[in-house]
Amino acid sequence: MIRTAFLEKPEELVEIALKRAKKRAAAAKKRSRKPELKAVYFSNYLMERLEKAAARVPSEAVLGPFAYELLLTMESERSLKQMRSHFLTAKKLLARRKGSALRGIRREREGSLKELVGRSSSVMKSMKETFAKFNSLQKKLRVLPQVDGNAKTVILAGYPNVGKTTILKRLTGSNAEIASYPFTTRRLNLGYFEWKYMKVQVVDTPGLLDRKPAKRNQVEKRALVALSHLADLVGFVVDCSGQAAGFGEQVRLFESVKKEFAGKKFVVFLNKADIAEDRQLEEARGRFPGSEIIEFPPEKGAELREFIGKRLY
Ligand SMILES: Nc1nc2c(ncn2[C@@H]2O[C@H](COP(=O)(O)OP(=O)(O)OP(=O)(O)O)[C@@H](O)[C@H]2O)c(=O)[nH]1
Ligand SMILES: [Mg+2]
Repeated sequence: MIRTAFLEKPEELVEIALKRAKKRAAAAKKRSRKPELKAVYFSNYLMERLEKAAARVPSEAVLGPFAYELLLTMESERSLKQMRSHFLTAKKLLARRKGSALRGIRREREGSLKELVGRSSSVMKSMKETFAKFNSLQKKLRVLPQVDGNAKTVILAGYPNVGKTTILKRLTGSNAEIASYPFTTRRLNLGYFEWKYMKVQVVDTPGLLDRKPAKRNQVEKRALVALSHLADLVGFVVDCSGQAAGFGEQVRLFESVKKEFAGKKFVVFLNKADIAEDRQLEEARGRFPGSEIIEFPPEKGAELREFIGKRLY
């Protein structure tokens, strides 16, 4: 599980820092030491929180290559870097303020502590937007799927609206959203089934359009990230009724995805056979020469589990 933590508002952090500093300085024996201690505790608390926040901006090393690449479909690498550097720059500024306040206090300059609190508050206030971005990033981290790295994985990919999520449901009982319009699935849906006491992970992906890789949007890229990092087997789902897309487009997409992920094992699932005409089924069978094809009526989940299990293990 990825650890997430939200930040309070900058002004709330300042309040907390002040309270803690007062409390801790009150425990000091020497009265003359109190202002100095207050300044130290106040600044250190804020600096520590900023440093922790910077460390919580995820990196590839922490998330692993799959989750990190998936995160990059929601948040740019540039924005992650910026966030980290904003936190660290603010921390540095606070350190400087602390230094000059301590010098002032030692020279018994009037108002040094007050000035420190005021100036540090402005630094913190300037971080408002970064704090908000950081919190929205934490929400994104929470929706990253928790994949099982030990289970063999089949990826369901294909054109939008061909029935990928419906197949996930038939295989695993998942209740991910199914709808009669394209682009229903915008994130990866995961489900599991057992085959001969072995765990199979099924990943349903957002629909892909037949277009150049450079043209693909962030939602489509999530499917590609799953294909690239998780696939032990790719179940390419084809709507053979023509309801979702024509054969031409679906075959072209199949060819290009196969090329992009050469080395992965592909099988073709001919879906919506129940509403396809005989001639459409006949045509579909001939459109994927050299590929293994399975046709199944919607209720045959068990048959499909067997088919997949045998090819994975
Ligand atoms: N008749 C028939 N309809 C199906 C079959 N499988 C799916 N559908 C319907 O096709 C529509 C799309 O199904 P989804 O499972 O949401 O398709 P998807 O490929 O996940 O779509 P996106 O997430 O938008 O890419 C829904 O209205 C389903 O009920 C099937 O085997 N037969
Ligand atoms: Mg779907």
